Amino acid sequence: MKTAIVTGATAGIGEAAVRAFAGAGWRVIGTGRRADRLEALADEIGRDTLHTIAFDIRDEAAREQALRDLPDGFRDVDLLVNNAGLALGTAPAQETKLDDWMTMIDTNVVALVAMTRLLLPGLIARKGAIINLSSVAANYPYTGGNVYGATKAFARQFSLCLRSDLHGTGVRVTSIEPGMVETEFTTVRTGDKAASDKLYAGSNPMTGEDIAQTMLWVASLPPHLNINSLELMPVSQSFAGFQVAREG
Ligand code: 8X3
Repeated sequence: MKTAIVTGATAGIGEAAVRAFAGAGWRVIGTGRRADRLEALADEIGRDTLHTIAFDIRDEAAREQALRDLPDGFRDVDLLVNNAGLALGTAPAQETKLDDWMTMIDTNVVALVAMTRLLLPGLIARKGAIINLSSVAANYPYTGGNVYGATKAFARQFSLCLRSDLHGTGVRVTSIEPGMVETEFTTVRTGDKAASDKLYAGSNPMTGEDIAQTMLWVASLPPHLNINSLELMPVSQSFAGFQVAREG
């Protein structure tokens, strides 16, 4: 039986990933800030299958302790799913809050590299895998994307660079780059549930389950195959044109 650790497991893509991997017979470690949601998930899935750890992924000491204190049966991690991440704000750079930028960098970049570095020795020993949740925002700049897009470009490029460093180890690394997925993501980003509902209404967006099933597929491929990067969008989403500012 294989073991996956999924960060940001309390909602959205992370929660769906926990369900998908547990349903496919993996042991899962789910981490996140909201203990009540993790508890409910563990009650539902069963504690032999799901071990939950409630901590803030931005807290260096908590990260290290969480991984040090893994119980029997969950110590040998085969797959790290670096899912925890967030977007804050849609304002252009000159109007945004610096604190929001730092929160995104601490979560989407610092925590992601720290979790990876802490788990790498075991992943190498077991010829495991890493799936990093990037975004279409890594590949296409858009107004208000600023630091969020840059953190997701980091996640993508870090994944590709890891592949080089891990050459010959058998460890697989994948950057998953989804577009519009209906989760709490947009409510967090805008601070406005009604605005989030309006964005998704009638657009048939992707679901957390769509991305979770993609992750499970990536992780279940024969071990000689590596998906380097994978970009997904709902059919209803595509690309906008360039902007041109005119004088007068
Ligand atoms: C965010 C992707 O398309 O919802 O990661 O802006 S999108």
